[in-house]
Amino acid sequence: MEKTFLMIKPEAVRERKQGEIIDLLLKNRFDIVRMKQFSFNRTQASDFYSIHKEKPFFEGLIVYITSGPVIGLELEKEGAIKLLRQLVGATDPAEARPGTVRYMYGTSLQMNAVHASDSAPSAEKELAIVFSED
Ligand code: 3AN
Repeated sequence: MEKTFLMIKPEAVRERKQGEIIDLLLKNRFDIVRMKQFSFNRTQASDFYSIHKEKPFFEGLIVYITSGPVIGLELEKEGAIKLLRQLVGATDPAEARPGTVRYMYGTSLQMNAVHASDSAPSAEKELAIVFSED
């Protein structure tokens, strides 16, 4: 079964939206294999977002993602990676389609409620970072 990774970001946890987001995953028939709430330290966050190291928004992204607890979920489903990206919607909530997670819970390009892996190698890397200590 294909695996992917979803992270509920700090503002969505702060705004108490995690229950609704997890309910949406279950209603869309994703199986939850592992799930944990934790806070990123700077080193882990920089590793997680290393692909964006040279981007102008990198520093802001690290400050934001370490600003409070997040929830990491390992998910399984046939075609999980593509289906989860569809359910999550466009990176910019202003461009996300109705019914998507970012349309419903995202507020800006940075505070876009969730992160979903964009490929199998990304999912593997992200799952290893988040669940390595368990
Ligand atoms: P996605 O999360 O849809 O895969 P990426 O990988 O391009 O999008 O971006 C990773 C994260 O970096 C986004 N979720 C968002 O929080 C942040 N980000 C991307 N582009 C910008 C931007 N132009 N300004 C601020 N933050 C951004």
